[in-house]
This record gives sequence, C-alpha cells and structure tokens, in this order.
Amino acid sequence: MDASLFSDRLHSLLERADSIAVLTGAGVSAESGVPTFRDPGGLWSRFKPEELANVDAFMRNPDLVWEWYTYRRELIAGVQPNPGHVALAEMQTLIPDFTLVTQNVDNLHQRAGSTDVVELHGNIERSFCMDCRATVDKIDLPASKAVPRCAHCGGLIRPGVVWFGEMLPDAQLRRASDAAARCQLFLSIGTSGEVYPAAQLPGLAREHGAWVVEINPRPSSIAHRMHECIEAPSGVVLPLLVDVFRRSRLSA
Ligand code: BJW
Ligand code: ZN
Repeated sequence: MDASLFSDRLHSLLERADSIAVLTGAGVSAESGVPTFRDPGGLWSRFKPEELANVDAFMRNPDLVWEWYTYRRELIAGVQPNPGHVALAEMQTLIPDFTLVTQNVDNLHQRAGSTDVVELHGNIERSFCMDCRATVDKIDLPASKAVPRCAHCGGLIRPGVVWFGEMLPDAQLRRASDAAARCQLFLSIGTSGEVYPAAQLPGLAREHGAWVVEINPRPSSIAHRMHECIEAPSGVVLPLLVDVFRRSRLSA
C-alpha cells in the first residue's frame, strides 16, 4: 500500500490546506489492542451499547458497571499508542489550525503526544461523584472492585464518560462543530458512524465545503456522506498520509 491510493484532491489538500479537522473512533485504537465496540468480538458484541452504556444500567448495578470500567482501564494501561495515533500527533505540529476530535475515552491520542484533544465522550481516567460532582483521578481510585464512594459526601463515584441519553460536554461539542464548519479537509477515522451527534460532524463539514475522507477497513454507516473512502487500517494509512503532508509542508 502506498500514497497512490489517495485521490488527487486529497494529495492537493495535504499539500495546501490551512485547516484540517479529524474525528476518531474506537477503530483508531484497534491496532493498539483495544477492542472496538461494535465489530465482531468487540466490547459490545454480546450486548447492545444503548442498553448498557446508560445511567440507568449504572444505577441498577453500579458494582458490575464499575468492574467493567476497571477492566477496561487496566486493559488500556497495558497497551501503547499505535502508528496511527503517532501520525496524528505529528500532523498537529505541522499546521496551526488542526483539530483532533475523538469519541474515544482511552487517552491514547494524548499519550502519543496530541494536545488540546476535543474529547466528545469524556475520558476513562477521570471519574466523578454523582451527588457533589467532585472529580477523582484514576490514581486516587481504590483497588477494590466495588464502586467507590465519594470522600466528601459519600455519593457514588461514576466513570467520567458520556453515556447514551446524556448531553455531550457543551464546550467540546461546540469546538468540534466549529472545526468541522471551517476546515478544508475532514478525516473521519475508525468510527462506525452509529452514534450521534458525533456522526453528524462529517456531514456538517461537507455542507460547509470541506473534502471529507473516511479511513476504515469497512465502509461505515455514514460512508455515503464521504467524498472518498480509504478502506484500510488507520495504523497503515495515517503514516502514509502524514508522509505526504510532512514532505510538502517542510519543503514549502
Ligand atoms: C478500524 C480499524 C482499524 C476497526 N482502522 N478503523 C440523532 C439521531 C438518532 C439518535 C440520536 C441522535 N442524537 C442523539 C441520539 C441518541 C444517542 C445515539 O446516538 N443513539 C444511536 C445509537 C442512534 N446519542 C446520545 O445519547 C448522545 N447524547 C446526546 O445526543 O445527548 C442529547 C440527547 C439526549 C437524549 C436524546 C436525544 C439527544 C450520547 C452518546 C454517548 C456514547 N457513549 C459511548 C460510550 C462511552 C463510554 C465508554 O467508552 O464506555 O461512546 S457508546 C460508544 O459508541 C462509545 C463510542 O465513542 C461510540 C462510537 O463508537 P465508535 O467509536 O464508532 O466505535 P464502533 O465500535 O462503533 O466502530 C469502530 C469502527 O472502527 C468500525 O467501523 C470498524 O470498521 C473500524 N475499525 N478496526 C480503522 N484498524
Ligand atoms: Zn460527592
């Protein structure tokens, strides 16, 4: 595989675009060994995410849900960012108006060196009290499997992620929408496009004139909204893409 699989339009935008926005989903971390949600064998292959990733499920059985997040926190701590994460972190250093929007809660973009990441669905390393909203860092969580209680008020501590039926953080969603509306190139990477409002961003970018490209080994449910689909893993495609980008930016 090489850069000849990119369209002429994509080549020319990699050389000249002043503003780029990227949306990532679980697929960008798949090559690090983090299971996606909806692929076969993924985190939700036995359950419907809409039925379990919500606050009612947590209230019904907080210990079970907490244990599930402890398992994922430990899994994530044991993996490394992959070449896709690293390529996106480098891209940010080569262009001033670059916005990385992620639905992922795994912190792998940040560990690869990306800064100022727009986290639409929160971060698994943060938790907070359901009663007084006090935040708790991963480092301060007790080792027990049972859901912890707040040191200030005794309330239930929950993961700092966005579940179904909950609002996305206002400022983050606004930053994501603004970036989609002003960019010239929008990359939608490793997301099934099943979950809104994140799945609206590629369409929004397109309506505002951006060239919209999907990177995913399998066409997503929003592939029809793209100008171009590159059907290959992001850990392979992104380093090639950043190679083209780096060569044109450094020689300019
Ligand atoms: C590779 C690869 C490789 C594999 N390289 N790729 C409009 C219309 C209809 C419904 C709604 C709507 N607006 C809102 C809703 C309701 C709801 C929703 O979207 N429902 C849908 C199911 C229809 N949305 C919400 O409730 C959101 N809140 C909201 O909108 O508030 C306002 C409101 C409230 C109530 C009513 C109406 C409005 C909140 C959504 C929160 C999502 N939370 C989760 C869990 C986070 C915590 C946790 O991690 O546990 O976020 S669900 C889960 O899905 C997680 C993900 O971020 C999200 C997206 O998944 P993602 O990343 O796309 O992963 P997968 O597994 O689906 O796909 C992986 C892809 O990677 C695949 O395509 C593979 O092919 C690919 N891949 N290997 C590149 N190597
Ligand atoms: Zn509290």
